[in-house]
Amino acid sequence: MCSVNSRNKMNIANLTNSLIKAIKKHKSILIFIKGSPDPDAIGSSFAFQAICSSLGVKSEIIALMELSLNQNKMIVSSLSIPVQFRQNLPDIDKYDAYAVLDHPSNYVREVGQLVCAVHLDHHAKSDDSVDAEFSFTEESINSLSSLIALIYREMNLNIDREYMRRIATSLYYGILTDTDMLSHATSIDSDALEYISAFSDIKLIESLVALPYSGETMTIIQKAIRSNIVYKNWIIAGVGYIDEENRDAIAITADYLLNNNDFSTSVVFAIIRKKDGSKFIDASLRTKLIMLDLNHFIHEITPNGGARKYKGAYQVDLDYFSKYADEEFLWNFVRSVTVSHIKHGRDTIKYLAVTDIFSRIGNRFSRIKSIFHQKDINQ
Ligand SMILES: [Mn+2]
Repeated sequence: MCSVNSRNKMNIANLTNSLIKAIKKHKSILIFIKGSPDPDAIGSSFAFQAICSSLGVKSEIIALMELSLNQNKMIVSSLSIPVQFRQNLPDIDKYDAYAVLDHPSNYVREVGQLVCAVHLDHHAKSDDSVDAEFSFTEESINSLSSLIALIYREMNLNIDREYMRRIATSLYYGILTDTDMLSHATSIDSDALEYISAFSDIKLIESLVALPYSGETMTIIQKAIRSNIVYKNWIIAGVGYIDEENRDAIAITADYLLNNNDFSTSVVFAIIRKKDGSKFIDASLRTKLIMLDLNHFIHEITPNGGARKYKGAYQVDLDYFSKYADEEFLWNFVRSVTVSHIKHGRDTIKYLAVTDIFSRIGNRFSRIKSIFHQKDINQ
């Protein structure tokens, strides 16, 4: 998982200003989708069009290739994204510039002498690219929709709520598809999602991708992606306050972090708010290493928890503090102490004796053997 690139973060303001200047030079811009239109290109182009119109610049989105996937057809039709699918470009005299988004090359044979006002992308730039009045390519970003969402946050545009729902949802879907459903999401993607999810139609997204996670779990996974700490081969994420009914999300997020990264072990923790107002710390641990004694690790921290094989959990009561402590103060305190416990535990962790490892593996072998045995009997 990439860390936040502060250079990118700081540049969003400059980038946004340069982009606005480049757009404002013109009266009418052709937004050209190169190649087969994918959700990232469609979402970025649609959102770019709204930026143009907010600056009083006319634009049209045109693609010369049809949509192939059903889901892409659905997103375009259900959000009424005004992409024109054509065999040829219309009379290009009506435009005074063009823009290409989400493609490594901004060369478009069909536009003749038209000047390229804007080229935005997140792939290595292609050799046949031509000069653009404003060009920005950042390979550390996984989806162009993420960058556009951050530009929206920077511009704080005053857009009609329904129009914003359509734009945000298409960007959201662009981010999901370009990050393989967040499996390579970085903190930039996660920042972008956090901003646009408030405007997005999550139900529509869910119906398109059949997301395996609920909206609450998605939010917690996003927080963990954004705020994790990497310590040696461990990944540790404190995700703040969670209501009791969403507590399962901690374990799901610990699984998620382990399965989508190269770390050996993941720890996710939160403060759980119970209905009666009391609070406790809940932590979930996952590891790929069968020889780690997670049970011992947990019992060094608290007697209130335990582990088996690859997973463990513990809880710590906060009743004494939760009544009077300020929430932010309590969270910062809990996070700092928990991270220290885990780092110390990681450095002093015990490994299981060889015989214990074999008995663990042995369990698995005997289970496999019994399955085979069952088969023999059935045959
Ligand atoms: Mn893309």
